[in-house]
Amino acid sequence: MNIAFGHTNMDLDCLGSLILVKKLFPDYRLVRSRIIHPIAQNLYHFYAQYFDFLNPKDLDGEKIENIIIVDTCTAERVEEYFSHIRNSEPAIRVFDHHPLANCDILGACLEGGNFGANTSLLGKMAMERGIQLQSEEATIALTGIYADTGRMIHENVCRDDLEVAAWLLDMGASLKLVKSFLETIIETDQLVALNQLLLVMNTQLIQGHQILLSYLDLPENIPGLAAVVEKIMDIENPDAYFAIFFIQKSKTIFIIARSKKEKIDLHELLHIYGGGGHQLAASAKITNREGPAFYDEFCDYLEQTLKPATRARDIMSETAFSMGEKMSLLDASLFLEKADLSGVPVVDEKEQVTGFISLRDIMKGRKAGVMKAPVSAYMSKPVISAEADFTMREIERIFYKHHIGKLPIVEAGRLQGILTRWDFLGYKKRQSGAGK
Ligand SMILES: [Mn+2]
Repeated sequence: MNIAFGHTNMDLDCLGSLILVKKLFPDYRLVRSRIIHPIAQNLYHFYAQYFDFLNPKDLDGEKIENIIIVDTCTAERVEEYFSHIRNSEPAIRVFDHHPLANCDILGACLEGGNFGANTSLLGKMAMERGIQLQSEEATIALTGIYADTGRMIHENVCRDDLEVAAWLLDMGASLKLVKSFLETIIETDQLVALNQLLLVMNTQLIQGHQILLSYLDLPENIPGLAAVVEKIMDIENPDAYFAIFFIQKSKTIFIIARSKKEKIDLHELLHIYGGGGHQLAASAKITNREGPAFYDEFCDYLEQTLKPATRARDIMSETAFSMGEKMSLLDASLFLEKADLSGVPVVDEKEQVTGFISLRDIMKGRKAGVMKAPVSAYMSKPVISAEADFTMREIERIFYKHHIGKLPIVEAGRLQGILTRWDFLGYKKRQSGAGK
């Protein structure tokens, strides 16, 4: 017998991968995990017949020749299947998009690659072999790709994900169904928790970061809490969110955390509590602690541990040109031309920034035939500027609100540097995070 399975707690990418394994390797039977991730249950219930799954216990006493494992290369995550495989020495093939260097499945033949979703890895093979899919199979696969790539916007997305997605659309995948299967808030319990969290959460400015925190007592654990936390991230848009739940029944504390900044490395932050995950998404489980006392301690811990946020001074250019108010428009235009600049801040005798002069302002003077007029007569004022210790969030707001390309950075009114739109966009681009 030949079998294929994914990781325990099967998710949508796992199901997407398995439906394609069935097409690529028709003589393999699929085996389901005892646990299906809450987010994947809806799709699973609708399409169970397309998978025709065996249960792990069905493997008892069977002689297994070949195994295909998808979406994981970690032995611990497939243990529930192997505990039912006895008296067999199967050949194992792994198809996984996670870093294969960490693989601890002995003797496995590994196939991977840089794919946002594991479904894309198998989809590419199916595409290249000219395999035809039913529209239902295409919908299942496309849901897997959309789920693991954050609807194609995660940083792990690569060309192949998009190409395979295009092929799946050709095969009749329904985007309407994909969308409905991606809905993460499905249960009433989740919705109740969402509403409770919105009432108790609070925002704190810690080391210049906008941090959202919440503490909630729950009678018992609710499946799909991480989806609730992510929904709140979308609504509130903080730099990071730490949701702390105290489960009364098991006297357990859960921390679910999400971050948008590299500087707030959650894997590192939650390590001390025995938790982990990724840089931008992590969780921890803590036992034998009282909820409220832990919450206070955790807030202190963040105050002490978070690295300071990036400020305007960290990304501005310090060599900023400026000119005096009394300079003539003619001299100003020559100055800008020579320095190859489109505009500079203007300063008074006390070196206080009083305006901004651009080639466009000078053009107005030229049209009026007053090139001898002082810069102060044609400069833009009051000047739009920012303080050197403004956070990136404050800088972003200024660029959104005002149509300017260059922002003078001042300290007590004196020019410290210039921050351009490109400096800011460059900073945003560097805010990369781990995917998957
Ligand atoms: Mn995956």
